[in-house]
Amino acid sequence: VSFAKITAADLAYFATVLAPARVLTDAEHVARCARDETEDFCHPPEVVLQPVSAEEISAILRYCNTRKISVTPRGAGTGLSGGALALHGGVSLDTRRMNRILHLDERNFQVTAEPGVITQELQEAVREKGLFYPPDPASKGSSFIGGNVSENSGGPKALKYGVVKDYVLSLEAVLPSGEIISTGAATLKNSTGYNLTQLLVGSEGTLAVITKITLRLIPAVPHDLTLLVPFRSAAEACEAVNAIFLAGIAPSALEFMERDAIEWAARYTSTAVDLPQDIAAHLLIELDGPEMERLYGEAEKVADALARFDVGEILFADTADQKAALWNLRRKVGEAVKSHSAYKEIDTVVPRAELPVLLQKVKAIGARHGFRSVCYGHAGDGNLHVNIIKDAMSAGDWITRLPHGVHELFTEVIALGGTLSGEHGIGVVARDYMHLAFAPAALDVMRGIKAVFDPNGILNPGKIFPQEKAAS
Ligand code: LAC
Ligand code: ZN
Repeated sequence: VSFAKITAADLAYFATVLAPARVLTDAEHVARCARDETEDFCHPPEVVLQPVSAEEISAILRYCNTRKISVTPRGAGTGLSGGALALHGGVSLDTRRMNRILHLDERNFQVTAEPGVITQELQEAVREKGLFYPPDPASKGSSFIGGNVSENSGGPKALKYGVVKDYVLSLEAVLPSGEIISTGAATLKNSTGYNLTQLLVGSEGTLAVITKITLRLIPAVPHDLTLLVPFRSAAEACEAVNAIFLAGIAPSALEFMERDAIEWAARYTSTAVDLPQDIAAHLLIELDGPEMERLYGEAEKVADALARFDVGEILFADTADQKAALWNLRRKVGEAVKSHSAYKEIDTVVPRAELPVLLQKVKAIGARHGFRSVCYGHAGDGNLHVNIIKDAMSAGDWITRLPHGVHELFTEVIALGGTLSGEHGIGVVARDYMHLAFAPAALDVMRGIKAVFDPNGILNPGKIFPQEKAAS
């Protein structure tokens, strides 16, 4: 595929559709939109467009579709799979000015928002009405709800409350043809035709541009407490995860952090953490519910379930400050790893009970291919973020040996009943492994769907699908 380069005439056209101040080619905007949070990738767009309405997006897409200009939708740029990177240049469609909460329907426990609303701001707005939108990616303080929908994000609370897809009731979206469609309905039940809503959720900006999102909400949960449990063996920490569930406890979050993860995050955030030499990993466990007394009882049950493992002293956090400090530490692990060394992140996910095997495979493959990893993530969901650390590896090995290691790891993940990404998406980082997860016929169905929505392939090209081999 080749795309048209943007000309002066194209820029002049965009300036008639948008206010000229929202057609941006200056170095600063181009540099900002050249990156997201994925490794050190950098793909500058040719122009950054900042629409404020579905109608403006419709005009942009209709034009680009005719001209064969590639268009890459963009949220806050916090993604970890390269979804917002303009691999083929063209337009970066920056949704930051579409940041209104349009309707908070307290009677029906629903909220309708534009894609550029910051996730945490949406959470706080509904919280003021006693309502709760649970999905809480680590980047919630800056990520946009549109990006969360596009990647089907998760976060710690996904364990008890589900991921983004479990909250999206309906969407408004613009097709590459410029047509504006609505999917779903403002109902909790819906058995009406193909589920286009869920097709667009997690489609990584490759099918349509989402311009309006209606989410269901649940009543706020008043109480929670957090436990930090140190383990002398990382393998045991992984085994303990399932033991907690088998003891009949359903935590609202259950996170795993290897020692390096917590140590680097503590340094990165200047947080004092007591980290005895013999501690190899931690579980961070959150319990929530309507009554505090019950949570203390559940915490004791957790401690009982963990008694047969080699754990250090459990830290109970029940004040707002203590809890905030622990969760801040957890949320900053990703940034801390990034600041420590070049790295490659793999968003592995397996059935929960297979987590101990997964960790063991990660370390064995690392030993074979000469790489070190630091693992952390949503253990209760079997979702382990494997961060391969470049530090000691030579540049040559990083390029030639690492892909073999990643290939082996994904092969093991799939053999365990898992898949390529739990919550970060495929984007550009995992596209070349899609054939491990899907047979050719299944990939062809996906390509067929892509062609129905986007026959010219202008929307977010280069993502999800294995790269076509150049004809020689
Ligand atoms: C986290 C991000 C990396 O769990 O998904 O911190
Ligand atoms: Zn995560």
